[in-house]
Amino acid sequence: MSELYRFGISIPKDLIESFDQYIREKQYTNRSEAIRDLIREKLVKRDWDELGSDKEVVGAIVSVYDHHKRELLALLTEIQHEHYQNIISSQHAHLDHDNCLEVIIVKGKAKDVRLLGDKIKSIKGIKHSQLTMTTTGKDLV
Ligand code: NI
Repeated sequence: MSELYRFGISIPKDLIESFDQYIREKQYTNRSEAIRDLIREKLVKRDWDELGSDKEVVGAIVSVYDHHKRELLALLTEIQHEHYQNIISSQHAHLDHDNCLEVIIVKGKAKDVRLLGDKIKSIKGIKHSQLTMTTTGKDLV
């Protein structure tokens, strides 16, 4: 673990009261871990948000769709083959008679992974699709 660095900050009383309420709701046991998590979130977000980012990222695309739509299935498969270099694995669950859940674990340059997420999300018939953006963990402690 990296050496701990301590610093003091000035903050309006109302703001710290709201923050303390937030960290209780989020089950943190102290402010330090909550603040560390907020910093990490911002750093991960920066890697993803930079336009045309070449940062190496990891994520998961979670999608729900009706498997009776054959064109959708063909397109979903085609897109995944186009982007096979950005896909680590995928898992499929049959939710009920009609609906399927697919989780695709993705990695690569943020711009490529985002493009893959956008292509899947925009397929006609996908009921919901979300790219969860996280980090390789290499640059975070
Ligand atoms: Ni299914």
